[in-house]
Amino acid sequence: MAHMYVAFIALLLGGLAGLLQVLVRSGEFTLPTGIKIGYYQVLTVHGILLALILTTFFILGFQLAAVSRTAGAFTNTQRKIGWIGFWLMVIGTAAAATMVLLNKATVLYTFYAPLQAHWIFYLGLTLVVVGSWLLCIMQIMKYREWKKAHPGEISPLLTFLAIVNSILWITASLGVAVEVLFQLLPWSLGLVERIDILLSRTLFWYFGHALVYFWLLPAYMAWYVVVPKVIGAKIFSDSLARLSFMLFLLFSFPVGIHHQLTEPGIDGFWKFIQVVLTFFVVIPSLLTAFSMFATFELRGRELGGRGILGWFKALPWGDSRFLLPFIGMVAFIPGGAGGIVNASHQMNQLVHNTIWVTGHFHLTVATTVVLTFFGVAFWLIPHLTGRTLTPKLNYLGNISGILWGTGMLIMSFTMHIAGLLGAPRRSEFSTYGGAEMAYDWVPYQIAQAIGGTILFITIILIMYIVINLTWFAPKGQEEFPVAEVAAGAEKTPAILENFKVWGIILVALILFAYTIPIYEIITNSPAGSKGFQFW
Ligand code: HAS
Repeated sequence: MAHMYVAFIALLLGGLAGLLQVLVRSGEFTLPTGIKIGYYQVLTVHGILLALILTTFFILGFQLAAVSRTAGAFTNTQRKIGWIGFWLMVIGTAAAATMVLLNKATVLYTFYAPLQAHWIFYLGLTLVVVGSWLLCIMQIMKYREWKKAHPGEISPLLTFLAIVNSILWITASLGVAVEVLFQLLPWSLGLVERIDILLSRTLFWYFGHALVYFWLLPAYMAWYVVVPKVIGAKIFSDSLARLSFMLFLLFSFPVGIHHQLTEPGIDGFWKFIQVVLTFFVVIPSLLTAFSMFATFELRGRELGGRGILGWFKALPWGDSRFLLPFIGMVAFIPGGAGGIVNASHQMNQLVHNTIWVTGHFHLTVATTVVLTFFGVAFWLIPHLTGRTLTPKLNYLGNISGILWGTGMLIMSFTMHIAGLLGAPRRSEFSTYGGAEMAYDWVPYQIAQAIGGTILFITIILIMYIVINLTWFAPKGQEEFPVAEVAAGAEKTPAILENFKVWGIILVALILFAYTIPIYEIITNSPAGSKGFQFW
């Protein structure tokens, strides 16, 4: 619950910043000058609170609950480690947020150099990362304990999936840790005058693309294990779920350069290699889509649905624990297709740095992932507080899912179209209006403002539901749904749980994809030509 409190406060404040942004971009509204908050500052608040704080706190809270539910309660030592991690994250968040609010860290959520923040901001982020490691270590300790107590057995699926995501997170955040500790912190403290920008961006994106899968995988956990139970089905295949998570672990890393396809200084050959590897990371999502369709069709037919689409109608549409993740899945069809466009080197030239990309991630993280998280919160919060999801709250939950889907559809559809016509990303309206304007963006911006306003209203509704589920709903027992594997499913091969084998392949793939590009960046930089050094 401690994680949920922080996550939902971040949702409210981050959502408010989002509302201000779409209003400013519509050209109809200017931020009150008295508050002295600029557009980029609001954008930074929005990105950090929603993309970094809401996600990390929600995910770690959900994973702790999932591991404890399926592998047994945490020991006292494990809980202590967890609390230290949690408080480090809270202190780090408060430090970083203070600097952003003081306008000393208006560096957007990617905090790229050459934008520079106050050193306290970087230190705050470091604390968030170190705290999150402790929370991951706590889960890994529980997993190892379970394995010792059950020699030769395959671990509970939900615990295994959470562990894979924890390992993914630790491996990913090593990249950003190196960037912050060896480049950004010394630079912001004035210890070094200059740093290698390309190197910092490459380290960031080694982390950044894996980060998007750190957000996605908890949603997939809910899809594979929770949603089947909610609709009364069984897990289609335990092996397929484990395989898809292992593929994510391997292919989340050697792909970061697909965010840097337009950057000079990285050889075209390595861009090509990472584009090809990006197409490999699409495969586990296609496996997941297949598995979900299979689960839904089998269950729909069990419920009496006939014909090509009869099974579809038979699904429990009135249950918000199912409806919200389902809307998230539907959004992931265009969201994922947009990702494939982004990754295709030539098409990337058209969409890169346009508002198309903003449309892409509002479908993926802000719809697919976040709607699934809301669907999870609707049973997880009452499960933790000893209350129940009443029919009224469930009904409001469904309304919130439909409103969120509608707001995002309007907003991200127009973002995609405007992006294709060349509207830049991350620009204040006034900076690209006026005489040089190639198109009249106003209708697109107004549509985005309408979508954004619907989203903010939905956030208020979600907060109402969450507050009720936390303090006011009737006392009772809400189930933590965990489905069983279908009786006819194949036995899970032990190799899928052999972390040593997958670990070696993972390290080999990372070294293959990054050693030469990073060596070349360092040796070809002005500082690098004088000697091998970080700055
Ligand atoms: Fe992305 C940029 C490529 C997935 C998030 N992405 C971003 C940014 C973010 C982000 C935040 O290659 C901006 C970063 C920044 O600030 O600059 N992305 C991809 C690819 C995928 C992908 C290939 N992205 C995600 C996910 C995200 C996310 C997931 C968050 C959670 N992305 C890129 C690239 C860029 C990029 C480039 C850089 C662009 C640039 O130039 O700057 C793939 O993983 C997508 C694969 C997904 C699928 C869809 C499978 C569908 C499923 C649903 C099934 C539905 C069912 C429902 C069962 C192939 C699983 C039944 C339905 C019925 C109707 C019955």
